[in-house]
Amino acid sequence: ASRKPMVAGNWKMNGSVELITTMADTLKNASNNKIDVLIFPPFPLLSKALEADIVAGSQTVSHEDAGAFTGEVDAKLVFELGCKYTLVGHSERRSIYGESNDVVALKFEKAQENKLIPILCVGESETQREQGLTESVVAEQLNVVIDKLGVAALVNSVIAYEPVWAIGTGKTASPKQAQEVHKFIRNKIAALDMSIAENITLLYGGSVNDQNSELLFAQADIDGGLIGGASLKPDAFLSICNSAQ
Ligand code: G2H
Repeated sequence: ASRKPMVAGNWKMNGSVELITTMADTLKNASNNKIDVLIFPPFPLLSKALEADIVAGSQTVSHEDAGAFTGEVDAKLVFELGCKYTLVGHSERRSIYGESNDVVALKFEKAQENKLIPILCVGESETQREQGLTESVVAEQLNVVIDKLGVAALVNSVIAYEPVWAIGTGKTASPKQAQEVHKFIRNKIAALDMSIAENITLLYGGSVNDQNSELLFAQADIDGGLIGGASLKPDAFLSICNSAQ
Protein backbone atom coordinates (compact mmCIF):
# COMPACT_ATOMS: atom_id res chain seq x y z
CA ALA A 1 0.00 0.00 0.00
CA SER A 2 1.23 3.51 -0.73
CA ARG A 3 -0.86 5.60 1.59
CA LYS A 4 -0.05 9.30 1.61
CA PRO A 5 0.01 10.72 5.14
CA MET A 6 -2.68 13.25 6.01
CA VAL A 7 -2.78 15.86 8.75
CA ALA A 8 -6.06 17.70 9.22
CA GLY A 9 -6.78 20.53 11.63
CA ASN A 10 -10.27 20.64 13.14
CA TRP A 11 -10.71 24.18 14.39
CA LYS A 12 -14.13 23.42 15.91
CA MET A 13 -15.80 26.74 16.95
CA ASN A 14 -12.49 28.61 17.07
CA GLY A 15 -10.33 30.71 14.78
CA SER A 16 -10.63 34.05 13.04
CA VAL A 17 -9.98 35.75 9.71
CA GLU A 18 -6.57 36.70 11.06
CA LEU A 19 -5.68 33.11 11.97
CA ILE A 20 -6.40 32.04 8.37
CA THR A 21 -3.75 34.50 7.15
CA THR A 22 -1.18 33.41 9.73
CA MET A 23 -1.90 29.74 9.10
CA ALA A 24 -1.60 30.18 5.32
CA ASP A 25 1.84 31.79 5.75
CA THR A 26 3.01 29.05 8.11
CA LEU A 27 1.69 26.16 6.00
CA LYS A 28 3.74 27.31 3.02
CA ASN A 29 6.58 25.60 4.89
CA ALA A 30 4.81 22.24 5.16
CA SER A 31 6.05 19.49 2.87
CA ASN A 32 2.84 19.58 0.90
CA ASN A 33 3.88 17.21 -1.82
CA LYS A 34 4.60 14.41 0.63
CA ILE A 35 1.57 14.84 2.87
CA ASP A 36 -2.00 16.08 2.55
CA VAL A 37 -2.50 19.02 4.88
CA LEU A 38 -5.94 20.49 5.37
CA ILE A 39 -8.06 22.37 7.85
CA PHE A 40 -11.68 22.34 8.92
CA PRO A 41 -12.46 25.91 10.00
CA PRO A 42 -15.94 27.21 10.89
CA PHE A 43 -18.16 27.65 7.79
CA PRO A 44 -17.74 31.45 7.44
CA LEU A 45 -13.96 30.99 7.08
CA LEU A 46 -14.08 28.38 4.32
CA SER A 47 -13.82 30.79 1.40
CA LYS A 48 -11.09 32.78 3.16
CA ALA A 49 -9.09 29.60 3.66
CA LEU A 50 -9.55 28.50 0.04
CA GLU A 51 -8.60 31.97 -1.24
CA ALA A 52 -5.43 31.73 0.86
CA ASP A 53 -4.58 28.40 -0.85
CA ILE A 54 -5.31 26.29 2.19
CA VAL A 55 -7.02 22.98 1.45
CA ALA A 56 -10.16 23.23 3.54
CA GLY A 57 -13.25 21.23 4.34
CA SER A 58 -16.40 21.57 6.42
CA GLN A 59 -16.84 20.24 9.95
CA THR A 60 -20.21 18.73 9.05
CA VAL A 61 -22.82 18.85 6.27
CA SER A 62 -26.56 18.53 6.31
CA HIS A 63 -28.14 15.18 5.57
CA GLU A 64 -30.73 17.05 3.50
CA ASP A 65 -30.24 18.41 -0.03
CA ALA A 66 -31.55 21.96 0.29
CA GLY A 67 -34.62 23.77 1.50
CA ALA A 68 -36.19 25.06 4.69
CA PHE A 69 -33.49 23.94 7.15
CA THR A 70 -32.42 27.16 8.88
CA GLY A 71 -28.82 27.09 10.02
CA GLU A 72 -27.83 24.02 8.02
CA VAL A 73 -25.28 23.89 5.19
CA ASP A 74 -25.55 21.47 2.28
CA ALA A 75 -22.79 19.36 0.78
CA LYS A 76 -23.41 20.64 -2.75
CA LEU A 77 -22.62 24.19 -1.68
CA VAL A 78 -19.51 23.12 0.23
CA PHE A 79 -18.25 21.35 -2.90
CA GLU A 80 -19.17 24.28 -5.14
CA LEU A 81 -17.11 26.57 -2.91
CA GLY A 82 -14.03 24.45 -3.67
CA CYS A 83 -13.83 22.08 -0.72
CA LYS A 84 -12.80 18.46 -1.16
CA TYR A 85 -13.59 17.06 2.27
CA THR A 86 -16.08 17.16 5.09
CA LEU A 87 -15.98 15.64 8.56
CA VAL A 88 -18.97 13.50 9.44
CA GLY A 89 -19.94 12.12 12.82
CA HIS A 90 -17.40 13.95 14.95
CA SER A 91 -18.06 12.90 18.55
CA GLU A 92 -19.11 16.46 19.46
CA ARG A 93 -21.79 16.30 16.73
CA ARG A 94 -22.88 12.93 18.07
CA SER A 95 -22.96 13.85 21.75
CA ILE A 96 -23.95 17.55 21.76
CA TYR A 97 -26.21 17.60 18.69
CA GLY A 98 -27.62 14.10 18.97
CA GLU A 99 -26.40 12.73 15.64
CA SER A 100 -27.16 9.02 15.56
CA ASN A 101 -25.21 6.44 13.55
CA ASP A 102 -28.06 6.55 11.02
CA VAL A 103 -27.87 10.31 10.55
CA VAL A 104 -24.09 10.07 10.26
CA ALA A 105 -24.50 7.44 7.51
CA LEU A 106 -26.91 9.77 5.68
CA LYS A 107 -24.39 12.61 5.91
CA PHE A 108 -21.66 10.31 4.62
CA GLU A 109 -23.89 9.44 1.65
CA LYS A 110 -24.85 13.07 1.00
CA ALA A 111 -21.18 14.10 1.04
CA GLN A 112 -20.22 11.48 -1.55
CA GLU A 113 -23.26 12.23 -3.73
CA ASN A 114 -21.86 15.75 -3.93
CA LYS A 115 -18.28 14.68 -4.64
CA LEU A 116 -16.94 15.47 -1.17
CA ILE A 117 -14.71 12.95 0.58
CA PRO A 118 -16.22 12.22 4.00
CA ILE A 119 -13.88 11.81 6.96
CA LEU A 120 -15.93 9.51 9.17
CA CYS A 121 -15.13 9.93 12.87
CA VAL A 122 -15.55 6.95 15.16
CA GLY A 123 -14.52 6.20 18.72
CA GLU A 124 -15.59 4.87 22.10
CA SER A 125 -16.30 6.69 25.35
CA GLU A 126 -14.29 6.12 28.52
CA THR A 127 -17.00 3.93 30.04
CA GLN A 128 -17.26 1.87 26.88
CA ARG A 129 -13.49 1.31 26.91
CA GLU A 130 -13.57 0.32 30.58
CA GLN A 131 -16.35 -2.15 29.80
CA GLY A 132 -14.29 -3.70 27.01
CA LEU A 133 -16.67 -2.41 24.35
CA THR A 134 -14.16 -0.44 22.23
CA GLU A 135 -14.16 -2.82 19.28
CA SER A 136 -17.90 -3.41 19.23
CA VAL A 137 -18.67 0.33 19.40
CA VAL A 138 -16.25 1.15 16.59
CA ALA A 139 -17.48 -1.82 14.54
CA GLU A 140 -21.09 -0.67 14.90
CA GLN A 141 -20.21 2.89 13.85
CA LEU A 142 -18.55 1.50 10.71
CA ASN A 143 -21.19 -1.15 10.02
CA VAL A 144 -23.99 1.37 9.76
CA VAL A 145 -22.18 3.03 6.84
CA ILE A 146 -21.05 -0.25 5.23
CA ASP A 147 -24.50 -1.85 5.52
CA LYS A 148 -26.21 1.16 4.01
CA LEU A 149 -23.76 2.01 1.23
CA GLY A 150 -21.62 -1.08 0.73
CA VAL A 151 -17.90 -1.47 1.43
CA ALA A 152 -17.09 0.18 -1.95
CA ALA A 153 -18.26 3.50 -0.47
CA LEU A 154 -15.13 3.46 1.68
CA VAL A 155 -12.94 3.94 -1.41
CA ASN A 156 -13.55 7.68 -1.43
CA SER A 157 -13.44 8.19 2.28
CA VAL A 158 -11.15 8.57 5.26
CA ILE A 159 -11.76 7.19 8.74
CA ALA A 160 -10.65 9.02 11.87
CA TYR A 161 -10.43 7.06 15.10
CA GLU A 162 -10.97 9.47 17.97
CA PRO A 163 -11.45 7.89 21.40
CA VAL A 164 -13.90 10.23 23.12
CA TRP A 165 -11.92 10.11 26.38
CA ALA A 166 -8.89 11.55 24.56
CA ILE A 167 -10.67 14.47 22.89
CA GLY A 168 -9.60 17.83 24.25
CA THR A 169 -8.66 16.22 27.54
CA GLY A 170 -4.89 16.16 27.16
CA LYS A 171 -5.14 12.37 27.63
CA THR A 172 -3.82 10.93 24.39
CA ALA A 173 -4.23 7.27 23.56
CA SER A 174 -0.81 5.66 23.72
CA PRO A 175 0.65 4.79 20.31
CA LYS A 176 0.02 1.13 21.17
CA GLN A 177 -3.63 1.69 22.16
CA ALA A 178 -4.27 3.75 19.04
CA GLN A 179 -2.50 1.26 16.75
CA GLU A 180 -4.59 -1.62 18.17
CA VAL A 181 -7.84 0.06 17.18
CA HIS A 182 -6.49 1.21 13.81
CA LYS A 183 -5.42 -2.34 13.10
CA PHE A 184 -8.83 -3.60 14.14
CA ILE A 185 -10.49 -1.15 11.72
CA ARG A 186 -8.18 -2.08 8.84
CA ASN A 187 -8.65 -5.82 9.48
CA LYS A 188 -12.39 -5.38 9.64
CA ILE A 189 -12.39 -3.71 6.22
CA ALA A 190 -9.89 -6.27 4.89
CA ALA A 191 -12.32 -9.05 5.72
CA LEU A 192 -14.65 -7.45 3.15
CA ASP A 193 -12.15 -6.05 0.66
CA MET A 194 -8.38 -6.34 0.95
CA SER A 195 -7.47 -3.60 -1.48
CA ILE A 196 -9.81 -1.01 0.06
CA ALA A 197 -8.35 -1.84 3.47
CA GLU A 198 -4.79 -1.37 2.24
CA ASN A 199 -5.50 1.93 0.58
CA ILE A 200 -7.83 3.67 3.01
CA THR A 201 -6.36 6.50 5.08
CA LEU A 202 -6.89 6.02 8.83
CA LEU A 203 -6.31 9.04 11.05
CA TYR A 204 -5.88 9.20 14.81
CA GLY A 205 -7.45 12.08 16.73
CA GLY A 206 -7.53 13.03 20.40
CA SER A 207 -5.08 15.43 22.06
CA VAL A 208 -2.42 15.07 19.38
CA ASN A 209 0.32 17.68 19.84
CA ASP A 210 3.81 18.40 18.56
CA GLN A 211 5.32 16.23 21.30
CA ASN A 212 3.36 13.03 20.72
CA SER A 213 2.54 13.12 17.00
CA GLU A 214 5.71 11.50 15.70
CA LEU A 215 5.33 8.27 17.67
CA LEU A 216 1.63 8.02 16.88
CA PHE A 217 2.21 8.56 13.16
CA ALA A 218 5.00 5.96 13.19
CA GLN A 219 2.49 3.17 13.91
CA ALA A 220 1.85 0.81 11.01
CA ASP A 221 -1.85 1.53 10.62
CA ILE A 222 -1.91 5.21 11.56
CA ASP A 223 -1.70 7.34 8.43
CA GLY A 224 -1.90 10.76 10.04
CA GLY A 225 -3.99 12.77 12.44
CA LEU A 226 -7.05 14.88 13.05
CA ILE A 227 -5.81 17.68 15.26
CA GLY A 228 -8.03 19.93 17.38
CA GLY A 229 -6.47 22.28 19.94
CA ALA A 230 -2.95 22.13 18.50
CA SER A 231 -4.20 23.03 15.00
CA LEU A 232 -4.96 26.54 16.24
CA LYS A 233 -1.26 27.18 16.90
CA PRO A 234 0.45 27.58 13.52
CA ASP A 235 3.95 26.56 14.66
CA ALA A 236 2.76 23.51 16.58
CA PHE A 237 0.51 22.50 13.69
CA LEU A 238 3.39 22.85 11.22
CA SER A 239 5.64 20.60 13.28
CA ILE A 240 2.84 18.03 13.57
CA CYS A 241 2.50 18.15 9.76
CA ASN A 242 6.22 17.68 9.30
CA SER A 243 6.27 14.76 11.74
CA ALA A 244 3.90 12.84 9.45
CA GLN A 245 6.29 12.33 6.54
C1 G2H B 1 -10.50 15.45 18.61
C2 G2H B 1 -9.48 16.44 18.17
C3 G2H B 1 -9.79 16.96 16.79
P1 G2H B 1 -8.22 17.63 20.20
O1 G2H B 1 -11.80 16.04 18.57
O2 G2H B 1 -10.89 16.41 16.09
O3 G2H B 1 -9.41 17.51 19.09
O4 G2H B 1 -6.94 17.44 19.42
O5 G2H B 1 -8.34 19.02 20.75
O6 G2H B 1 -8.44 16.55 21.19
